[in-house]
Amino acid sequence: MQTLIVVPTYNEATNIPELAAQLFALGLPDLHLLVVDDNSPDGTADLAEGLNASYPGLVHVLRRKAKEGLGPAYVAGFKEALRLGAANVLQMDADLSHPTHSVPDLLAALKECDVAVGSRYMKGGGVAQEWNLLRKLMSRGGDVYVRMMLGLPIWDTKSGFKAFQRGVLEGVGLDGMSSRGYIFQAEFMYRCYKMGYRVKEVPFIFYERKAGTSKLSISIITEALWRSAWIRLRGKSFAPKAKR
Ligand SMILES: Nc1nc2c(ncn2[C@@H]2O[C@H](COP(=O)(O)OP(=O)(O)OP(=O)(O)O)[C@@H](O)[C@H]2O)c(=O)[nH]1
Ligand SMILES: [Mg+2]
Repeated sequence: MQTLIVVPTYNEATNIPELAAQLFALGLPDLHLLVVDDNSPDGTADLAEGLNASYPGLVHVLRRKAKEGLGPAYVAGFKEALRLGAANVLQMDADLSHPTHSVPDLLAALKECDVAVGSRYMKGGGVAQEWNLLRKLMSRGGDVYVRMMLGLPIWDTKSGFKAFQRGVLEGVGLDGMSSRGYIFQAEFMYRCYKMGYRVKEVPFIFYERKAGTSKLSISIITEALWRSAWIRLRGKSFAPKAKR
């Protein structure tokens, strides 16, 4: 399997068919999709499995028992990606916020790096719709805070639009990841830097979710604040070597 796209889902039945249609229309060779679903009440998992009628054998579904957050869903999804034998793995949200037309850019970047990070905040990146002041402050302020706490030299520390060479997922220590919400993205990047993986930021334009509902909550934001400090403290004793 050349490329597997891992998409965590919770109640994304309104988005998954469109996402799959857009991804398979890209015409990328040997591209597969893995939906990691936390038992969505709206039937996302069954719907995703049914997409194999249109894309035979290309849509994989990992069914998890309950909603545990983005972090545990990604850890399970990345392990499944390794089990399925993917050479390259790309992660993205189900809600079409991460544009499918930028997927080839991230995969192309993997020719020169181990981890390609889709970035809203570098030159050439952006957010399509104007966010209100609170949302802007939360996103940019959050990034400044996380960058400072973790010393990450990238602009978009919490990006959920990334691509990896297989070796990164084998070497990064998936079992040691502790974050539950979106701060998982920063914890992952922190480990990548600590381990010396080659990282490249690639600009993309972020679109607001058009269908379904956001899973962002106060507890996820609170976790991002304290977990950043915790990751840093714990990271002092964490210095494994990159496995390429
Ligand atoms: N499996 C699983 N997926 C989740 C969970 N929480 C969120 N997701 C998925 O993770 C992706 C990102 O979640 P969103 O709700 O879009 O969160 P967000 O992008 O931070 O917030 P918005 O910008 O408001 O959409 C989506 O594909 C969700 O369906 C979870 O607990 N389990
Ligand atoms: Mg979203």
